[in-house]
Amino acid sequence: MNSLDQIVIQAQADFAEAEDAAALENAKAKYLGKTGQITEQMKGLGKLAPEDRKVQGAIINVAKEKIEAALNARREALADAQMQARLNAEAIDVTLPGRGRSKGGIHPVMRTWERIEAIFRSVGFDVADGPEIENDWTNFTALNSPENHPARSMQDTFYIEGNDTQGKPLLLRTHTSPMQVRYARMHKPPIKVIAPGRTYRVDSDATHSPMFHQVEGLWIDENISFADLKGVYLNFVQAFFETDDLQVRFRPSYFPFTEPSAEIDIVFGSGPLKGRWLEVSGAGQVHPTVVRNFGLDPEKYIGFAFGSGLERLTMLRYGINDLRLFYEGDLRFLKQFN
Ligand code: 2NM
Repeated sequence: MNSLDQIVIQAQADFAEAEDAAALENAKAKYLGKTGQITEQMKGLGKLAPEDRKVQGAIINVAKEKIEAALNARREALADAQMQARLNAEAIDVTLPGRGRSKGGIHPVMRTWERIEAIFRSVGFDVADGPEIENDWTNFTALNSPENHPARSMQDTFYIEGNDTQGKPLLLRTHTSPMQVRYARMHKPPIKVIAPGRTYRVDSDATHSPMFHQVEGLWIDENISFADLKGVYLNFVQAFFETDDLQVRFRPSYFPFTEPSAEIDIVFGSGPLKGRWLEVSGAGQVHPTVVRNFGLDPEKYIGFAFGSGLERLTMLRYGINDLRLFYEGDLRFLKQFN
């Protein structure tokens, strides 16, 4: 075997040993680089006689082509191996179930809120919106709440640090009535509006949450009576609970913003709650002082207002027994309503 054949065999062995592209290029330099063995052989041709040079040159070229062929074959093999490794690493198991995209849902209290809006809109009520941070006049004074009333204390109401631009305290509204005050001062009678929304009180136990939801209704015109209140409210609860087999009753009560005032109870004639009177709302004829604070003449305008808790209505409608379930965000609970 001549030395060129040995160089070719050695090159093939070196290339086969190269485990990656960098090692292969190093091995290539040993044969085909500037000082590589084949290159040195070429340089040696100059010392030969012209006839020998031609013959020897052809022989070197054959060896060089064999080495280049081995190099290219090894390059391809390494590239294939690299691609195969990558395909293995990035393998996708097409038999796995898809991750899917879970759908959001509507909270049961929001469902109640939306239903109530739809029911009252269907009998001509507008829907008011307003700020959750209120001033003391709109939340208490306008509603005939006495200056020394315990509801105004820090024990019952969340006050905001600092005051409004007039130096008056700011607070988280304790009921949705301030929205009605704002609405009534911006609209001419007949005023027929509900105000649903979040409300806040310093209170937290199994049946009270510091944040809860109310809806209040208001109808003011020249001749609106308790009979209208009873008709509107009966229509509401029958639509809300999807049954005509239901009665309402009024019990005397007290609120500073209404006179006379009443609690509204309902009773179902069938179903799981059959025969039990359930308190669902406070109500009354809007107090003349409040009508005046609406910017209206109480000698001319009269009407009723009511207020209900959305959590309470939702619990009765779905048979939920613990208020805290609404605020825990437990999907096992929430998914039942979607
Ligand atoms: C209630 C009970 C009784 C009420 C009063 C007013 C307003 F703005 F007209 F004065 N809005 N809502 C009211 C009356 C609310 O909630 C238990």
